[in-house]
Amino acid sequence: MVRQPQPEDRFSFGLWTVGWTGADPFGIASRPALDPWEYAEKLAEIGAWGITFHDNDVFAFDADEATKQDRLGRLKAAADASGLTIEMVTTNTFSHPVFKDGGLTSNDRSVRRFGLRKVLGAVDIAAEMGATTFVMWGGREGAEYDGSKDLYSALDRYKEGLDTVASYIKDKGYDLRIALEPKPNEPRGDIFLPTVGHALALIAELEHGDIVGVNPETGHEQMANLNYTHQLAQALWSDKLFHIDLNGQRGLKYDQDLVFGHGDLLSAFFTVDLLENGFVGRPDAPRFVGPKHFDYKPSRTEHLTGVWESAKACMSTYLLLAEKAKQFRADQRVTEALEYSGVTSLATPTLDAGESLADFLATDDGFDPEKAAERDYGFVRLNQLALEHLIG
Ligand code: GLT
Ligand code: MN
Ligand code: MN
Repeated sequence: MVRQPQPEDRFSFGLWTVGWTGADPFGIASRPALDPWEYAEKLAEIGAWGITFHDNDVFAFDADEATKQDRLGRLKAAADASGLTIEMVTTNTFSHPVFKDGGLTSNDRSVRRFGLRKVLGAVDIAAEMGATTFVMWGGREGAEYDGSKDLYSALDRYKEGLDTVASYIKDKGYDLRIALEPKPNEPRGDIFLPTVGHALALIAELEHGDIVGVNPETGHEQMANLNYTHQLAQALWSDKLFHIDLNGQRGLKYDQDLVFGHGDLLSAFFTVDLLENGFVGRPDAPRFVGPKHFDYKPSRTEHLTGVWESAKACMSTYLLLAEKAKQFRADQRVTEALEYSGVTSLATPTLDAGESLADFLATDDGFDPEKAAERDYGFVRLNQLALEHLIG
């Protein structure tokens, strides 16, 4: 039996996740909608620590100022009363048709100016709510047709937009960092910043990139046929893993947003192993310290009870995997297998400390490639040990 999730576990959920009513491109809602504060209260009840939301998860796109403040106030009061942290806030620059060609990279300059103002407004909301992360998912930043965008200028405008938002955060003195969320496609045919690697490359070109990192989502990286754990690892290596979106995806198809672990379970095991236990040979390496944030959709077939069951499933799957990963790391056979496989020796620099290139080139290590080629790495046994811990 898995233990109950506790606030110390720091599990958080987007209001749009449990709040998804099942409307998709082929059908109308299959569940009723609750008010944002009702979702928050229920999430606290089942053991979540935090919530996240888009501006328009709380108030309508065309809401007046009084309505906005009233609804935000009610949500904040409900969160405070139930001990929930609002850890992340984001902007919706994808639902309204004004954003059909993007927010920051629309071909229409007046839309870009409107989009930027909307993002800055949501930054103020994030700071007001006490959030420390501001996610930017540019779902509509992209194209269907290669001839429909000046791709060079699109990247310029993306950079301009991000630098403007980041400098605004700094000017205001907000304790907020931006996390870019990559996705390869859907809703656009091709979305800009399709993977973690692309986002990191753009961040490196920013003027205010010091407060910009990434928010990788399990399914989005898998939709690009990439290994989610590897993407998390590279983001950590770059000190840019600011936030995560955990969920499940089964292969190359539409964005499924399944419960965490309901996609590739073995991959989910190694994701949790990295998040909980860090890099095998590098206790000195950066660790992910943020909330375990779920961005999933309760399947359209489920009624409200199923919504809460699926939210609980995300948390209990994570806790089960954390337990298994701890046992995996503590197993003497695993320690030996890691040693045998050379996993731990990868931390040793290839050159000696202070070894000059001239010395290196002049040194004969007596290396015999034929002999080295005979080496067995034993990776299959190591993987089987992981699998046995996972299903054992
Ligand atoms: C949208 C998307 C998610 C993003 C959200 C943040 S909105 O539901 O599918 O992956 O994380 O904007
Ligand atoms: Mn998704
Ligand atoms: Mn997401």
